[in-house]
Amino acid sequence: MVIEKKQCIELINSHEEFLILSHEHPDGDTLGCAFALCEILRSMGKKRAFLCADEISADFSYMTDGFENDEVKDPFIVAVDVADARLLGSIAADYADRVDLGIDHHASNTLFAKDTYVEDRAAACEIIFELAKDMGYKSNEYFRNCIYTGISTDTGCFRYQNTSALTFRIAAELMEQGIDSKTINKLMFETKTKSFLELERLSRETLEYHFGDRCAIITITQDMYEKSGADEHQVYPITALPRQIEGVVVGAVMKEKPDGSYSISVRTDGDIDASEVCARLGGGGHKGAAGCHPECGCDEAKELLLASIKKSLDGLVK
Ligand SMILES: [Mn+2]
Repeated sequence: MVIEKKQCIELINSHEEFLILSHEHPDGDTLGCAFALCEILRSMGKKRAFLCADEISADFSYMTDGFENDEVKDPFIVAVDVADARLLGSIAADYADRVDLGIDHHASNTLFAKDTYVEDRAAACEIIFELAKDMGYKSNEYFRNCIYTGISTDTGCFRYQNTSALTFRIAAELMEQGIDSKTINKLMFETKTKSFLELERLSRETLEYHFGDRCAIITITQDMYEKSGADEHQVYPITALPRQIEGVVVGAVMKEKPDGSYSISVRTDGDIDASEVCARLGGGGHKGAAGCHPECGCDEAKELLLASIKKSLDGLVK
């Protein structure tokens, strides 16, 4: 069931033990939400634990250092920034049907949780920030750093089209109250590992153009992870690369999974709806950024992807 903010706050207030779930391959937003929410709960004297299918990158250690799960017996389960139960990854089998509350910013949320509070915002952290305010939570710098991380990373440091006036207002408020934006921005947007640069170099060689250069596709194989020493958790910045090319309105990155199937990240510019492109392949997301996992090999996945992109391009009023 879809619920409003007030009911969401009532649900949080009326429980004492929580388990907070993030999506697989956790990014700044899902982690920012989870650890910010854990901090709110801690301040209320409630017990909270965190769970994610995959390991958290060391880049986020300013959020995770010193964090320890409380022991929870029969917790109220909250999924943050999770649009679809499948995105829970390897813990989906155990938790997909047991999520009590979803807090999310994807309009494509499948409403897999018993109750879902969803707002179409730049980042789920914007929603957590406002929940905290309405709950009367007095923030500390740790909480603000978590929120800033989610907002800055999901907006590509305030550059993507999802960035709104409200996004800037929240960021300004966080800055006024004190955040370590210098460290966070350096970690999230400046520092690159050698292995990442090598992966980026290898992946650039696969760049191909379609539909009169309006679409660009990059392919990343398991072999490239091995050669570069990078892993799939480091791919995120590459997903924006094809769309950054002049004239490209749809950029896609196809990523080989260990089982040989391909998951696809789609980024669009302007009038093409990325979530529509991915929905035809069983995925979802936002207007400018979406993903899908058609569970087939490279050639077949690319054929499906191109057919879907063509449909969206054909639908454009030229
Ligand atoms: Mn997000």
